[in-house]
Amino acid sequence: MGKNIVEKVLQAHLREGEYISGKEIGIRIDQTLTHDATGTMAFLQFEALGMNEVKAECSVCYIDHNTQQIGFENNDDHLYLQSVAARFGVVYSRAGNGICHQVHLERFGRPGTTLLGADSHTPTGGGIGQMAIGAGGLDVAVAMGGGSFFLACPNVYLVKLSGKLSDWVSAKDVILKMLSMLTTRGNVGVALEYGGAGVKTLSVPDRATICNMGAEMGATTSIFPSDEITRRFLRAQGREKDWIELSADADAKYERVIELDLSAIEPLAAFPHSPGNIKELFELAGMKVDQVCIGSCTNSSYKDMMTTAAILKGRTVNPDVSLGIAPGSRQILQMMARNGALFDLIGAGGRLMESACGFCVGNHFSPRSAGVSVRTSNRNFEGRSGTKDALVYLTSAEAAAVAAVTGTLTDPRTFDIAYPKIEEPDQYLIDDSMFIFPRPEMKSAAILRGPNIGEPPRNEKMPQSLGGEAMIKLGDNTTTDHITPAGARLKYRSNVPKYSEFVFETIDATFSRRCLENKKKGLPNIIVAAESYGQGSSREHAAMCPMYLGVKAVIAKSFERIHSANLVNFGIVPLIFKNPADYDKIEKGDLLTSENWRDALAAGRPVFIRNARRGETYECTYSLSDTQRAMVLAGGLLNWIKSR
Ligand code: MIC
Ligand code: SF4
Repeated sequence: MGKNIVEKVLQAHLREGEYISGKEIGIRIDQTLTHDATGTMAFLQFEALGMNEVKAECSVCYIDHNTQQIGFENNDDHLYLQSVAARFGVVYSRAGNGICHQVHLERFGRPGTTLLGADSHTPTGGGIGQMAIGAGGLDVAVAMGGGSFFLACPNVYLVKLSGKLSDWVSAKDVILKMLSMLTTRGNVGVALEYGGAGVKTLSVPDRATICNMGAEMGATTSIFPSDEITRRFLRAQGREKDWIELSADADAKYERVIELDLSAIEPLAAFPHSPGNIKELFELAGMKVDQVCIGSCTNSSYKDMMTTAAILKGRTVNPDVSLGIAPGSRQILQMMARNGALFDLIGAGGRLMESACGFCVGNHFSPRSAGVSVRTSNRNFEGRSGTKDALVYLTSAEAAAVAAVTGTLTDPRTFDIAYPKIEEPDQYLIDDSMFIFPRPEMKSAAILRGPNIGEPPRNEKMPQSLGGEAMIKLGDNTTTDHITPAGARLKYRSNVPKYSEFVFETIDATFSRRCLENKKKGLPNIIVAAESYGQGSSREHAAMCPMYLGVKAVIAKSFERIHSANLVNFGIVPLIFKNPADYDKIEKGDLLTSENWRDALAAGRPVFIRNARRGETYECTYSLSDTQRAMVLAGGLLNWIKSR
């Protein structure tokens, strides 16, 4: 029987388990990616595991998330990472070199290989035919050391593209369309494979934009074939030797086939406060806009930037709008400086921002209170921009640039110029001088630990019985931005006790203090949530900080993949209500107990949770492999590995 692309790549990397959908498999990882927001903890844990050399074929650490350097913390983190990279054999991408996913696509991604990244948007690499998966930092640390990465063998959906995009409609609209169909939940364990005649109408950066936001659906990964277009992109990056052909067999089987006619897609937007809240742009045409931000790992390619420049050329940004532009990489920025596009952007009044995550992670450029911000990024969760009541709309670069000129949300097809058709360059500007490549003599370099560099927190073994308080009751779609906010708090990523003070701060600022009080008394803490707990970022801090606060279990109706794996890695049990209606019966403050729950977990039996207030018992299940059960009993992955 023929094979699909996902099967081909995963089977070529299979180390453990049987290739059966839904079953746990362990795969070999060729490349890894970390950055300054997830990397410090990943490397601290790499050290704690006693590893001293990277075994993956290529590991890169990017400085891109936290480049504000307000206070000493960020720079301490960067220097720690630069020194560990040198010591352990990791390529270091200096601040200013660009956003990890964009730069990785340009300089390192290879079709047919596996990439594990400590960032949820790692699947951007699928644009180049790479099997690119996001994970928590600890999983990436293990993979860097040569260990297997464990995942549920995915269910593969074919997205069969036909037709061709109309003018003013772009790859961002394709993925927004996909989000309108698949939504932000219910796709755990799914891999999206793109195929069909429409594929050849999309460039590698277009494909990368589409794969990037597959993360918002909760898919394990997204991948395109590697074809002549991929080859051309790699040639233009001076890397044609990295090209291989990769396509599905004609008789390949899929779990589901989704037909998508590119010619029928209209300009779309994700409305506040979810990337799954998709509507046609014309529905809000005329709405006043305060701010426009163009950039992020979704839409900061050469084409996005050149299209923006062409729209702005010879005009001035609307007086009521502030326009920020962050090219995705130094390569793109340099090319724009050379060809004059930068002149057009600055001439129009665009505010040039660093080639970094910046506004996307709420690090700066927060909108005014209750302001309307049109952004080309991928997440518009409430408060992520740094302004709790801001209304963030996600659109294509085309629509964002037009809004910057008109001052209102505008269907870009009504704009007064012909659609600027930007061709892929035959040759990108190649300048790798902002990478520090490892050299043997750097192996003895000292590791620099400024005062911001803490220790990875340790956990104790899972207690015999559970008897703890429901510390918070959350609704559907709790994101990791709710659990451990980024933005102004991002600088505490290397300091878990400090970062833990801010857990759930936008929902219940007393959570952290109350948890610590219980912990001091030896009482475990429990989180109760509804559907899709842990959407969004891969940040393992969303598990690590609750662990530090003494959380032993999260009981929810459903979990997202990366976060669920992170909970297990830190010894917190992700419990699922067998009967979802039991969720309604628990209130914040209820005492929840489970006698001998350790034995139940050890035996793989369901767990029964008793609610003292109501005198009721609720059956809970969990979807954990044998190894994962052993990990939670040991108090997490670090303890489990050490015990072996
Ligand atoms: C994000 O987009 O939310 C981030 C910031 O890139 C995160 C990583 C992090 O929280 O450090 C992600 O996507 O995984
Ligand atoms: Fe950076 Fe935003 Fe992309 Fe996350 S989503 S990697 S913060 S640009």
